[in-house]
Amino acid sequence: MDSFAPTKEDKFSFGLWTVGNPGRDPFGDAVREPMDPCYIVQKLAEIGAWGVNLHDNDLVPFGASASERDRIVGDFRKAVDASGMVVPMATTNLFTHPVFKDGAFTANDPKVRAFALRKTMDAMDLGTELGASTFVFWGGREGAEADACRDPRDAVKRFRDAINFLCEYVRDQGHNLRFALEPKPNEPRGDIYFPTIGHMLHFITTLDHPDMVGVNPEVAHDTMAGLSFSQGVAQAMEAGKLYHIDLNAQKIGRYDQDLRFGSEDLKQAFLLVRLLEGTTGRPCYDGPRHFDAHAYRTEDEAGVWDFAAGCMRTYNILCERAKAFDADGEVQDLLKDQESWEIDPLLQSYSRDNASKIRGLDLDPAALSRRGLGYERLDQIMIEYILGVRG
Ligand code: DIG
Ligand code: MN
Ligand code: MN
Repeated sequence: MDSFAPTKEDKFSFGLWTVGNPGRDPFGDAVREPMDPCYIVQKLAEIGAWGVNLHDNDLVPFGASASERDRIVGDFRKAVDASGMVVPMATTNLFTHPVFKDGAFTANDPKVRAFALRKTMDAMDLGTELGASTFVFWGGREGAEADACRDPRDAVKRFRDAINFLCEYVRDQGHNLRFALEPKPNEPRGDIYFPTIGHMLHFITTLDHPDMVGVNPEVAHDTMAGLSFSQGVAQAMEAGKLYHIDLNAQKIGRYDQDLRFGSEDLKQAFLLVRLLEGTTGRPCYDGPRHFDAHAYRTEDEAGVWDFAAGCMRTYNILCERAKAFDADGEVQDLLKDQESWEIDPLLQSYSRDNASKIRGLDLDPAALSRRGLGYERLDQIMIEYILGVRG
């Protein structure tokens, strides 16, 4: 029995657009034939995936008639049911069609903004019909190159109006959907509004129904910006706002590569899996482990399934490594002081008594500064677990 083989309990999911990516890029045509969505469902189930996600137009072509839409959705529903998989997440493609060239919810033309709202309402109906409980918003075109084109405050207001409108739509329709906002700093726009997890977390606090809205962070998007993805995800978890996650890999300082999970920065991938799986004993993430990634352009269809299997296998290997690392006695000794620092009541809430006690503490900065923290040893042990030579 392969202890790293994916199981339904792992909750691994893929978007139709990920394994269905035909290998097109800005400098080259597609290298792989399009895959039928029902075939993708069957193949994902065969390799052990739990869920399949979609943009509206991954399944229903833009402009399809209502009867064509119903036929396609009916066939897809049958394929999903036959596969034993679920559809945990849905989203809207608000970035491919030229109508969105100046944005969707933030476009200067109110008719474009209306069209984006209508398209999203239809996509929410589709997602609900397929059983989705999370609706992702990635504002790929919500940005600018010529920044004089709009006051960024207008972009914020328009995006807020759209999310508030759609929260009311979901409540009015009785859809069981939570929203997950996906930040990205740039590409395809020169700059994208709401570029990081932090921007999104603040924006959520300004909404009419903030309880309905969380974030969908992506490894590549934070890495492109030179940020620590595991730290950003931890802040989203601490805020109770990690509603979904896009897993992949990325080399820093490059375009959005959407590479196979764990194929680049292994240390960050290890720290992310350790955080999500709660191997330190802290609360874990219980949502879908979604791979928003695609195979290299060099690959044929067999390579696509190697890619998908690799995403899941690497996640499970890193999970086993993190469990072993946090069970290591030397690691626990190196970390044991942290608890006393973090739960010290004196530091957690103000009172005149606490202030007075803090003032009365014998705190010798010179002695404190001489204290060795053992982080070199801690990080070396972590590296040795990642390299598989310890534990
Ligand atoms: C890009 O990272 C975006 C699109 O792939 C999609 O809208 C979303 C789904 O997680 N991520
Ligand atoms: Mn994504
Ligand atoms: Mn991406």
